[in-house]
Amino acid sequence: MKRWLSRLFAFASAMTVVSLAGAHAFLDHATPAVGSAVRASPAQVKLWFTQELEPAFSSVRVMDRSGRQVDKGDPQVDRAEATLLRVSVPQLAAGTYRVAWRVLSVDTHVTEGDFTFDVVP
Ligand SMILES: [Cu+2]
Repeated sequence: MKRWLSRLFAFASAMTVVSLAGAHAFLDHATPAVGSAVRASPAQVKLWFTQELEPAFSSVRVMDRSGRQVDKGDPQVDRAEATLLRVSVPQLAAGTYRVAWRVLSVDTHVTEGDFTFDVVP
């Protein structure tokens, strides 16, 4: 019985590792880069994920330091590149901006996260 239980545990932890390492759309990289400082305001914030996204249920917002939404409200998954989510932003003044994303990947899992970047004068 003990041996059976320990085998079950070993199997269960192996499965956990597989599911963590396997699926889900996580942020791979972004422009501006996560935590970066850029001198020029970008025209768009772009996020690349580790999996293709479901356009209808994937979104991203950009907020200023006070939490006010500053993006143009046009988040979209790129038609040619389904791992790319982008949103347009107006000319951004110097400051810290927070990018918050929530996506549904094609494996039907929802993930979310956020990061900041700075626009420096
Ligand atoms: Cu998943």
